[in-house]
Amino acid sequence: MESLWLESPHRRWNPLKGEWVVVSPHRTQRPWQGQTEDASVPVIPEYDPKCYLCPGNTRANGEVTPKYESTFVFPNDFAALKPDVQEATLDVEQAGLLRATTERGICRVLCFHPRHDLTLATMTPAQIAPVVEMWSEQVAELGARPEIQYVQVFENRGSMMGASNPHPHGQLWATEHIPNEPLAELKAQRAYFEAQGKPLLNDYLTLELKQKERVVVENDGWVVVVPFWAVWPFETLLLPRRAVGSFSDLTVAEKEQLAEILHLLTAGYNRVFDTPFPYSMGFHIAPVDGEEHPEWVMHAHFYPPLLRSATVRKFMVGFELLGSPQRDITPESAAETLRRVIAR
Ligand code: H2U
Ligand code: ZN
Repeated sequence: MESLWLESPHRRWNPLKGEWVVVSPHRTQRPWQGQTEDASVPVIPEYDPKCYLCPGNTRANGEVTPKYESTFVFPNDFAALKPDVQEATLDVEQAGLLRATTERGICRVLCFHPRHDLTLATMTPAQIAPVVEMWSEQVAELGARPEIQYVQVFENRGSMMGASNPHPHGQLWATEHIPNEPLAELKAQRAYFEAQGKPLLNDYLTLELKQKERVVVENDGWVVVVPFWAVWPFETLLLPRRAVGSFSDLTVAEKEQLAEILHLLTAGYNRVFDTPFPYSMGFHIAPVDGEEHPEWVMHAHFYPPLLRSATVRKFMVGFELLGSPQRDITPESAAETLRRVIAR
């Protein structure tokens, strides 16, 4: 890209969400006297007798986690949503101002591995493969339920991102309505498909592969980029080469390649600041609302908060909260850093 876009303040368009992000590349040298986080990395044991996810231990509700050997799924004991609420809607005086609907849903916790000290970054692709299989099975099972329209698979990693426990695990929330983020992506992908007759994210990937400068890592099935419109400093977008909508569309090879690229990306993240990299990640798959979704390309977002070291994080406050999201380092330089540490 021309130097203007790497040096001067500008806005970039996020076509997937339909919003702008402010980029301020000239600002990276500013002094920091704000909050830093504790960088000490605790030594994590292979088995923690107090961990509710370790095999053989007792959970908050008194149930015993079995002695599982690869993955394990259980209903969230503190589920945010429940499958059996009575249906109702509210719209006071039909003014559209005081509206509510009841929401049915299912929340599950997904253990990635029995060992307490592993993470996607330290698990081998062969150990991650059953995790991909578990996501796929869970989405198929929950997506088949008539009251469920969306299945959100995600992982909070690290206490900075609110993860309650270092044991490798993720969550899954299946909901009666499509949540805000996938709903915005649905509108954008649908409008693009109607206008162009092709999926938005597949055309976007073609451009990224042509430009190369935001590509982080790739294999035969998948490509990771720092999206042109990234908000978080080291935000990435994981895209399939083929325009597939969900896990059920993936071939055996694509599932293996997904496990491999998840390992490469998360291991690379850990090398950016030589610290276990916190993040929230999740898959956006096509809604399971009983309709065809030719516009939808499945993908995963990684949103890591770290900015300049293991202890200096990006905050979404002030202008980000009240105006538009804003970033300092360019997506191009973040991609270069990630490429370098992954190749190492
Ligand atoms: P995190 O992914 O943010 O670490 O959350 C893990 C979930 O595990 C959290 O939603 C649930 C919490 O409700 N949990 C149980 O289901 N049983 C327990 O015994 C403790 C935590
Ligand atoms: Zn554990």
